[in-house]
Amino acid sequence: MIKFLHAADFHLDSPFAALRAEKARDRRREARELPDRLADLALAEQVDVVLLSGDLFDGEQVYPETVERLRAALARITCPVFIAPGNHDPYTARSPYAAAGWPDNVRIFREEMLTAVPLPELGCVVHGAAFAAPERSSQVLDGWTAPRDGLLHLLCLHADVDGADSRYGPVSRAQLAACGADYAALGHIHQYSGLQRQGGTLWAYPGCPEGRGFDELGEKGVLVGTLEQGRVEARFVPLCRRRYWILRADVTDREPAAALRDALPETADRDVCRVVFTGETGEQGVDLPALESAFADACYALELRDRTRPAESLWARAGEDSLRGLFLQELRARYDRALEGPEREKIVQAARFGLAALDGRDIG
Ligand SMILES: [Mn+2]
Repeated sequence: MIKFLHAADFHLDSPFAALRAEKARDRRREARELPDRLADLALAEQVDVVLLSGDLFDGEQVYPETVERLRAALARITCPVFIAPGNHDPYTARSPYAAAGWPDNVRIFREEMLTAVPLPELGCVVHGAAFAAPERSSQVLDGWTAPRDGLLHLLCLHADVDGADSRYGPVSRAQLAACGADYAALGHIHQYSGLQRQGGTLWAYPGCPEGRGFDELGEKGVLVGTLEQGRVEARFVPLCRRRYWILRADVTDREPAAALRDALPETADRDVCRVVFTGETGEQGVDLPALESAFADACYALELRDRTRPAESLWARAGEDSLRGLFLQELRARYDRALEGPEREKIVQAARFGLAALDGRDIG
């Protein structure tokens, strides 16, 4: 039996453009700590092999410090480490992968064709391939089968399962079923796939181990598993420093601050949260700037959105024979004609600001 650690899609030196400049800088610095956490995990779990399935760097421009940190972390791992470069970090003459200085235990695949690296002491063979450019349409598994030699066969690939016409290393489920590998350690999809089976081949995408935006939500991590003939087990191990969440807070009949407090996860002070207010609000609406400052310390970063709809009471005085009545009648008619979404939100805003102005209230 061999024990493996499978990770992919670190995207080191990502810009974190969705955050303010100072936080984005923080996040880029923090992201460099990821390989250290990976090394700690590999050592704690005493794995026999580490499979890194590409996109370890976000682009070809990599800070020298980032490469150094990655190399130093991988050198601490006492077992073989394999890297299969992906579409974001292809193996080219200019890539950090082509430079000297990688630790002896690290093996980087360079060819677009599969290369086999036997590990006789483990009774297994690791087969891997690289992207040699930001795109690769060739079908690396087409017609390829692992030899039936009683050894365990592992694949380490950056590949796009189900993307028949993909420019990112297309691999079909039929090819996975026919290839005869025991486990295919894939990278490319940033969401954990769960452990999948095609024929006798188990495969998985661990997802990216650190979310970088609101399209990479929740807990992120890597896979630790065991492999023997005909049997693969793997468990997801969270490894991220911070999580991204999109949360809803219904403010119908309740204080927005209380709804917001209840919506936030326990780990909010370390996480990046977007909270969308829903439900019904009265004339005052939800005061986003006030809530943002009141909750500034509750989250690492907080973003609020108002998607509430006005309670009927907002329109209550539309029947009045007054400027207020005429104003509300006009907006109500427009509100009813408008479709859901931004147009209606604008009309509700206009109603709230207009009523505040009519009353001489300051709405901020
Ligand atoms: Mn990726």
